[in-house]
Amino acid sequence: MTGSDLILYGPAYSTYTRTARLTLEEKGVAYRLVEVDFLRGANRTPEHLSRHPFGKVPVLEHGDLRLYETGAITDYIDRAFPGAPLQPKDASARARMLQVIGVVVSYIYAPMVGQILFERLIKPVLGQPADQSAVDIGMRRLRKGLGVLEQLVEGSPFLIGGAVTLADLYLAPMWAYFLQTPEGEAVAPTLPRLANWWRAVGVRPSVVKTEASLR
Ligand SMILES: N[C@@H](CCC(=O)N[C@@H](CS)C(=O)NCC(=O)O)C(=O)O
Repeated sequence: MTGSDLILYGPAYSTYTRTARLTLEEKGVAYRLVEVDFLRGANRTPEHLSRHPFGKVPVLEHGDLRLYETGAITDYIDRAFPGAPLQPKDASARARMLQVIGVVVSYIYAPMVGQILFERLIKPVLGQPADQSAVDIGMRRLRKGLGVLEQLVEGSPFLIGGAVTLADLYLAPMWAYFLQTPEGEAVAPTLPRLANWWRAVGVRPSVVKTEASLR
């Protein structure tokens, strides 16, 4: 089976959908993106709930295989298709990559996406004003996570090792949005390893091709 019959469900603006797309792009796999605009409720339809029991995105369909959870999707794409591997073979490097992904998912996503990006980028699109106190609470939570992440960066320019890995593809979509906020603009220059990482990763063809906007 080739990638041309592969379907990814999720809006281009979603960070986890973009992680899956970045994985497909890095592996050179053809796919069709079917938009599920969750900001306007398209993830709560019976059709989408039959694909994803929790009404989230992304969902991948490849032949008889239907998968949700970004970790499962990206691991499948990386292993099922040829192309440069996106996960180190070495056990220690792979574990450190998974550690970074764990930090991003567990300690970065909620304050960065759920609070800062929600207030600064999503609410304006929905015609609602940003709540500064929610931004402040989000930034207090986020600072700790960002400091830890900065210390975990061991590659140059990549987060782990000498090649792009799934860790880079998890962080890139969130980081790209974060830089569009006043908080991101202020904090990013204080994190030199992450700034160095983004200078290289932010211009990768996969990242440029999947650029998305909430507006
Ligand atoms: N654990 C899930 C999380 C997916 C997730 O939270 N996706 C967000 C978009 S980036 C979503 O579907 N949000 C819509 C909602 O929660 O209603 C995964 O790894 O795929």
